[in-house]
Amino acid sequence: MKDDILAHLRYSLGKDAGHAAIYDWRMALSLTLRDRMMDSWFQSTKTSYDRHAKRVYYLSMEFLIGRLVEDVAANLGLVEEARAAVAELGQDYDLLVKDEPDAALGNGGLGRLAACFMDSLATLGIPAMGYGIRYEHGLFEQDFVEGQQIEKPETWLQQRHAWEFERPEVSYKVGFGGHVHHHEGKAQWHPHETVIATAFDTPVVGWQGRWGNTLRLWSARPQKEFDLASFNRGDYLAASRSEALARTICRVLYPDDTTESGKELRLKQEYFFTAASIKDLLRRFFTDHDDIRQLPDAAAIQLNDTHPAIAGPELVRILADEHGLEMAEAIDLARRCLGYTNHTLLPEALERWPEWLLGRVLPRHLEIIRAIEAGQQAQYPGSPRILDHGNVNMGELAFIMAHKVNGVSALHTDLVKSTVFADLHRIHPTRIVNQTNGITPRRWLHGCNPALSGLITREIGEGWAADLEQLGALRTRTGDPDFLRAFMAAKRTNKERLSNWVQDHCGIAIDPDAMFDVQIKRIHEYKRQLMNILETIALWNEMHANPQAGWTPRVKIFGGKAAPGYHVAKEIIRLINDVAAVVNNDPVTKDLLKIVYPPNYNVTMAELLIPAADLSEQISTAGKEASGTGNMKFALNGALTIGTLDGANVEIREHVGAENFFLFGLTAEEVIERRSHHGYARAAIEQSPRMQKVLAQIAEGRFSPQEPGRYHGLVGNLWDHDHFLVSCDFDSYFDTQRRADEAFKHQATWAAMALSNTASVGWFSSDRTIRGYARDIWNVHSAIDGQLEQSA
Ligand code: T68
Repeated sequence: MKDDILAHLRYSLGKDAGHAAIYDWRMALSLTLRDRMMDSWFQSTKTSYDRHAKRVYYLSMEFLIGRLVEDVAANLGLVEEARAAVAELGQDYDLLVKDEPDAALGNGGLGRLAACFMDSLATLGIPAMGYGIRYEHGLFEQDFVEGQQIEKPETWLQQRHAWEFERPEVSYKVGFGGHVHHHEGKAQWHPHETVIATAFDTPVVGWQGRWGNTLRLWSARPQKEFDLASFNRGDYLAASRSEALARTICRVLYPDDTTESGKELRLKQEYFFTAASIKDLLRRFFTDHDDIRQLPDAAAIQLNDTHPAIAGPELVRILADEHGLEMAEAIDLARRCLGYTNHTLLPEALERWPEWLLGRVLPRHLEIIRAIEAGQQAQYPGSPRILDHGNVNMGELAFIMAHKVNGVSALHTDLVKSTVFADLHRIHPTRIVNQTNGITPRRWLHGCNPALSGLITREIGEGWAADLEQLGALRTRTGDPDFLRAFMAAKRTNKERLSNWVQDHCGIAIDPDAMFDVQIKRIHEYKRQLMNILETIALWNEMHANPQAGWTPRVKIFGGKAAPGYHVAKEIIRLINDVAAVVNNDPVTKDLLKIVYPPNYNVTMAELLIPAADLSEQISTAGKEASGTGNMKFALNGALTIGTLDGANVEIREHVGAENFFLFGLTAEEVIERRSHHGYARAAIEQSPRMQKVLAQIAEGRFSPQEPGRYHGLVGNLWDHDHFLVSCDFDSYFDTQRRADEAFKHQATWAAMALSNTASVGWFSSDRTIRGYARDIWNVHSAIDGQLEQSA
């Protein structure tokens, strides 16, 4: 490996060892590791072709991958060898690892789920391809200036991306606009503008390198590079006009988590990558088939939310207009290939395009959507409408065009059936299925938590990384004081690592003996970071008034970004930072309470925070969080959850046992009921002197003395509206936090509870989730014998 690193330094990077910078060393190491994926990758592709295996195509606008050096090295079993080789070359392996920028091609849970699925598909040996967009700028970088979020462009591609292969020969034309020509019952679309989609492939090799799939991300380039005639005439603008669209299409990831942006460029991004992906999978299909009617036996196309929902009409367009199928048959055939995953019930997040806009950008697709609608209405009169009040409802379109629709946790799936898609569910009672989300144990335990994973491997062997339910064997150790001590020593190691990092990056000294209480996720009203900071203020008030009362010292840690246009979320960020500035400087409570909010939360920061957490905050308003996946990562790493009965929290609590979970708050049903009472928020606040005091302090400018009115809007909204019921759950949240304080004082019992969490969440491996999709939705098989036999 040492020789290979040196060879890459010299021949791939053009540097000699004496002049190489960290970047060069990191690139040389990455290329060396990439080489070691090739045999498995090629062999997998060959096996898939030889066996005419059915493939999964996972279409997602987002893949939130993070760093890859350690991930690849671990999957290939090469960490020790790489570390030694780098050391022999006089370099620091950990510094090289830290030099890699996160591939941040996603907003949050939806994009990270896609990345975990890629890891599990490869580990299980399921022939699959991930399709997405190679954004030039991933999710914006967050900074705080005087406590306020500012956004800076992210620039991961300013350096070479070590892991990808550009495939100029894998290119497709994607058209926009223009008109449709109808002649003798045949339709032909003549687009007005065209861009070229070019593939960039990243190999994804699973655990122990036994199977490799591809993540194929599309980049756009202009069809006519450059109009030389215009240029020579001196018309420089006209000369580069054709470049403009191509350059903008994959320029930037939309930073809206769970809101719908309704922008023409977004629609073009969606169609761009979907159309290229469908063309690509059809080209592959025709290398070993000649009858298009066999497509459902060869391709399972999964839509990660409605963002690629135009895949339905696009496939129908190709089947009908290019392969001559009757419209009804084309629709039916397309449906047998398609599955749709729903990730949200929030009405503001459901995609709807104005009909005029969709018709202008994709005129033939609008005609086909009308045909889909007509077919549905003819067969099921009164069925919910795709086209409605001048809008195209992408949720209804995806539902009607998919043979299976899935929710992402048991509760969420029930709510999908009883709310957003209630009418469609009555018409198609077997279409909606549940697939509770999961996380890859390779990154989220083995990779991020060497202290704990080393201990587990010494105790039960190394099989758990590919079969996470083996952690169940640890349940017998909850009564073993020696093992519990070792378990807590691993936690302590991670807490010290985090404490040092917080000192270096935030300039705040925190005590590893304090309870580390962590809430990391996008900032959103429904996720209720506001309730957390209100509770923090209440706790501070009581600590300050009575510092000798035997408090459990706490460090409140926040992480997360707000969508740039989401005003309330940005106010919440500012409030947290304002409160931190006051609390962290209070000499009375300095050993009892600290608030830490490092800017620019991302996958890499999650890998540092989660292993160090004692308490996991999963406090959304019940019925709003579709699943959550951070909740699973914390439990796996031995944090206890304080949470509501929402999303996958419900199932986590069932697995770890009610006695190992701090439950509070209204249920989803009670939330609906409570909202029907006029003035519910005011009534709840009037019953809570504690909350009143906190709100008064904020409103009086206790945390913003330079601008006392800064949070009048935020506070006023809690009294008068409080759509997410912070007021109603506040007291029960506060009381439950005090129960957690008490429990933490008894470290031996706490350790047993924490270990029960780690030991009981093996079911939340994304391997289990993918087995479920393979069986219930895709009807695909592993190409590695025995891999799908474990129960899904
Ligand atoms: C999340 N959704 C859910 N959306 O909120 C979370 N949306 O409960 C769930 O665990 C996770 O999906 C995986 O199922 C998102 O992350 C987005 O990021 C998003 C992005 C663009 C537009 C809409």
